[in-house]
Amino acid sequence: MGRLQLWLVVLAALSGIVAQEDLYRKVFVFRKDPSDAYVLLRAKLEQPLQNFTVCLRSYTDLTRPYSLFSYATKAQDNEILLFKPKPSEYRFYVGGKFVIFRVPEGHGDWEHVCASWESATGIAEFWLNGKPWPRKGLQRGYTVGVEAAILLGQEQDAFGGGFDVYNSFSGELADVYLWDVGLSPDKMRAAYQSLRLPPAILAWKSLSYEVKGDVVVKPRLREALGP
Ligand SMILES: *[C@@H]1O[C@H](CO)[C@@H](O)[C@H](O)[C@H]1NC(C)=O
Ligand SMILES: [Ca+2]
Repeated sequence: MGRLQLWLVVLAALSGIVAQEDLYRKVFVFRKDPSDAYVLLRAKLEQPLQNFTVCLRSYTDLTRPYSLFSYATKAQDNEILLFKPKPSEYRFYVGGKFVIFRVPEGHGDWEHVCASWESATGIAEFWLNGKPWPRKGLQRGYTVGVEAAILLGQEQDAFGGGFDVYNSFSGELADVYLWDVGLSPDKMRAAYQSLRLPPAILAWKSLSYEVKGDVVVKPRLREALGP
């Protein structure tokens, strides 16, 4: 390591900078069940959110409840939450309230979900494997706070904590994105197909994250869309 590189490493350590990484064709493997592990995500958020879209892909054989994406503020632990209480249901929370989307039980395959919300109308969209579900209404006029703890793998009941190991995720997670806009139907399908996507607050191809506990980054075993 050269002197300049060493200096940069020291500088990064001192300032707590978390490296950005392109996780293309990689996954987070959450190895334990139940688990206290999680991945902390760093987002570039400046303004409260009137609109957002969150997308991710998961692969698990869990049948108990688990959290997929947990965004908490100091005022509201379920500010944005994607939660799967059982194999036939997703819960989408905004500002502590939720709507339910009933889904067919998975067939042991990757599941891609996108959930979006628009304050002006309170419309919540839910897309599973590139297909939209009937839209629902949630928290019209609400604003999502920005000072947030954003976690994969655990469900927060307090800012950055308050975990229940029996709501933890175990399995593989990939393609995590958060946008401060509602994505168009074309972009929702593009997210499912892993095509080119608009710039995001959280993007899988330049993710700033910190692993806490037993989570490993590994190459994908196969393409999520392929055989
Ligand atoms: C949120 O979305 C609505 C509807 O698309 C739009 O009119 C509004 O300007 C957006 N708000 C922000 C802050 O982007
Ligand atoms: Ca909670």
